[in-house]
Amino acid sequence: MSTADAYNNHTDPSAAESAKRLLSNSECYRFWKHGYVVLKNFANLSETTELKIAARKELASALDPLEYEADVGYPWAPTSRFASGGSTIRRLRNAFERHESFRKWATSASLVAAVTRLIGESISLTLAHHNCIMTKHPHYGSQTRWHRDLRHWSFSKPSLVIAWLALGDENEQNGGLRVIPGSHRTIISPSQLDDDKFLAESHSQNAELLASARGVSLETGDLLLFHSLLFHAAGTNLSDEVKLSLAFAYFGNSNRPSPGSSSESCFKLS
Ligand SMILES: O=C(O)CCC(=O)C(=O)O
Repeated sequence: MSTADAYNNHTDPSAAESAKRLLSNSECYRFWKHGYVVLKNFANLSETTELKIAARKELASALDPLEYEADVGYPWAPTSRFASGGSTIRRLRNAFERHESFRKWATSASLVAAVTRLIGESISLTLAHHNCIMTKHPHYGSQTRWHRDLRHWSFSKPSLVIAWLALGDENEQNGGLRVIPGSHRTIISPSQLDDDKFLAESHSQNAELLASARGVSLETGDLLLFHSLLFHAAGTNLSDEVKLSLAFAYFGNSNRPSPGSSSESCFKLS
């Protein structure tokens, strides 16, 4: 039985205790109140070293499936695959199939137990989106405007948890994430979003939300867990090193993917 199973079945009090050590009651509370929580040093040095080596190797081999900066058309992205920097990779997709190290991390007992505890039931990993190594390159790494990740999936409940692992320092200088605390609970009218479902920054009703934004600084091994309705954004990379992060998303097994949608592609963990 996995740690997550034991936690869910409540048959093994020691597993429940160990899940609590991974994610305390106050961390759970912070996640549900603010829509995110940072777990410092969640992955150890040997895990992050292995993941970083695999990520660099995958980036160098540039095997499909990939998302290029030029594909997204965000601010600062190259205008086409043929423009200067046009071959800059933004996302190494399908991390789960790509390399054993990523699969091992996504299904690791500690990560599964922490997310299971947060969601409060047995969980699955979505393979439909995220499931990737995010790369942000100097010069051509784009700026991502304010959005909710839920737009990538279709589920009976709008509630998934994204697990974002820093494989290096992430901060304002190298395009680290910014969040709007509590925005996973904010009701937004369609007029507050632009055609691409980003928060319209000039809309007067968004001013208060945007004023409460804050940066999330991470160090190698820190895990950011955030809600799929949390508005977040990121800047460009002004450093001279590529930023690497591993992003997977999980959902509770009572949350049903819409039949026939890509969200049905998932891996049951418990
Ligand atoms: O690193 C970035 O630019 C933001 C990525 C992001 O928020 C996303 O892919 O959902």
